[in-house]
Amino acid sequence: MVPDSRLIIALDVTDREEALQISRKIGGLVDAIKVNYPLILSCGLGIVPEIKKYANVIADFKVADIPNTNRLICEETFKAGADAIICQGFVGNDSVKACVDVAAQFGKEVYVVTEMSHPGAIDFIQKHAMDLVDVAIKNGASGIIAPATRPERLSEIKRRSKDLKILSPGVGAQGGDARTTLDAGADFIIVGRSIYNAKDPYQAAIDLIGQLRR
Ligand code: 3DU
Repeated sequence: MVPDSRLIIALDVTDREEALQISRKIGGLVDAIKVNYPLILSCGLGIVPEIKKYANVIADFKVADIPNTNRLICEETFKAGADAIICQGFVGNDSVKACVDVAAQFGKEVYVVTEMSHPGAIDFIQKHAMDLVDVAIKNGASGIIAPATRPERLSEIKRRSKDLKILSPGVGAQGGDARTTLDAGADFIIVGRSIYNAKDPYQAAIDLIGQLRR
């Protein structure tokens, strides 16, 4: 994924028509549309190729299983047309490698979750964030997920992550700021509710991109 607008929308709506309408409107503005369980569980994986007409699709399935199951999940996801998949790193090197191996076969990308953006991330996952960055590097992932809600942590993670791409959720509804997140080291910001719940999602996306280009 090559940065242009640097904005990725998290399309966490559950209505098919709304998802396609938003994708049609803002697909040309964003670098990717991220889909997650709310949309896929309500509409099925078949919505991926439909969204792909408008933008690259990242499957945020936070894949976290044994290597064989990870492999099967990635195969189905890439067969459906997703351009990238997000997996968890805490399941270990072999499970992440299984995702990366499948991605390589399909010419796709894998992003590994490091520290998450919500308050509960401090309970367990934060203590291992740097190890999770190392897991991503060691296994040849394209990039990592790191929090927009803690810019100082994002900067530390950035220093550790060398040239991995950083996708950063937590801007807007979770309290993170778009510009600060880029300055802290993110390559892309991921934004959901502040766009899809806005009166005018197109304008909300334009406003965010304006902040990112300042
Ligand atoms: O808070 P928002 O509505 O802007 O949505 C953020 C999206 O990013 C949402 O899909 C969520 O599941 C995902 N995400 C995080 O928010 C935080 C993470 O650490 C990883 C993914």
